[in-house]
Amino acid sequence: MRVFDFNSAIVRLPGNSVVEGLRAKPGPSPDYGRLRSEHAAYIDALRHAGLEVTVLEALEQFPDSVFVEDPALVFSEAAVLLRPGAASRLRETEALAAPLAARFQKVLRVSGGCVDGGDVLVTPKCAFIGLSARTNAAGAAELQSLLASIGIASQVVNTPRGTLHLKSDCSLADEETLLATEELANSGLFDAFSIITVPRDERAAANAVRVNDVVLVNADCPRTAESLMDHGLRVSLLPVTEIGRIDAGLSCMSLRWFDRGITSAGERMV
Ligand code: CIR
Repeated sequence: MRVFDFNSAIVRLPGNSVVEGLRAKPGPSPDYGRLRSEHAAYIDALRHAGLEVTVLEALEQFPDSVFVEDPALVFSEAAVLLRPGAASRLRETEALAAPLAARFQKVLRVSGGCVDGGDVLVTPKCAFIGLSARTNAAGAAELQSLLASIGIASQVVNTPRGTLHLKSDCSLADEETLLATEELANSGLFDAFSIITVPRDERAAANAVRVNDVVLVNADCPRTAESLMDHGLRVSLLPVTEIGRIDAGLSCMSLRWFDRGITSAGERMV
């Protein structure tokens, strides 16, 4: 099975408070109605790619809770509850604990330091954990040992300065190929991969999501989409203008995994 073969996903609806989501630089707030439409299109794309999507209710007390990728990580083997590095997001983890316990036999938990799922890039041989303003050495080290306990090797790397999360700047396009910003492409970190470098004015495209046989790509980045198609990949373009206003992209809006308890007909084995 490939690391981007999935049959299940969890997303959370954005609450009205999402317009107050964290952002590094001042700018226009997202429009709530349009953001909801972007989120709905994203759910449709996951379903279209063959995933069974669980939609969790909005949590008004946590403006950024629509970004479920940051408080947890999921694999076929286990879910891992993380410790988001932004104080306003730390308690989002508890809100995911029950839905994950209902779906995973094993739920692990990072208990110290901080680590955001947006800083974890899973590739076939290794998970890269990026140190950033949201992920520190203590959180990364604890996550490394939890991942080792379920047979996943990992490596701690530096997220480029000024970048929110490691995956703001890179994504897995196929088993050997990464999509990355010029800075990450030139960093030497990913010399074991072929790299499709996104154009400077399409930086946001580096945060794409490979789901089964399709890559979900920011609709404002047509040249990146073309490069992926030239590489033989199928692309689905999704609007993320409003979501981008609060520093987010495509990967952060879902937790995706292959549930081995679900048959190819979509039925749960008992
Ligand atoms: C935040 O700053 O935490 C949110 N406004 C955006 C989080 C985006 N998450 C991600 O890229 N993994």
